Amino acid sequence: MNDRGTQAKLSLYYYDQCSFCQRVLRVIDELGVEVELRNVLTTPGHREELIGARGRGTVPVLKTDFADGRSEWMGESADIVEHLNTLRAA
Ligand SMILES: N[C@@H](CCC(=O)N[C@@H](CS)C(=O)NCC(=O)O)C(=O)O
Repeated sequence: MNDRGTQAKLSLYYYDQCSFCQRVLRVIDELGVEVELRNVLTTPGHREELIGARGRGTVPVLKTDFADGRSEWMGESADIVEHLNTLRAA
């Protein structure tokens, strides 16, 4: 894992009934990557944060918080899976 990766905190905005989310959750499990799970249905604050940042509540979304205070938001399950695999391989 690279420096940027080790200093970053990952959070996944998701809900259980979403098949795209399940795909991402499965990969997180397989890779053993540390990701905080933020269920947008059981915790309204997570959904509000997501909509505030992205303008819509579509999930899954991966948020990366870097040590320097910057955050990046990534939607699209296929992109998230590819990104997680990249982190794991680095
Ligand atoms: N192409 C997207 C599809 C994501 C998607 O359709 N998510 C649904 C749940 S499975 C959703 O959040 N729908 C509610 C909304 O868009 O507000 C992906 O692969 O991540």
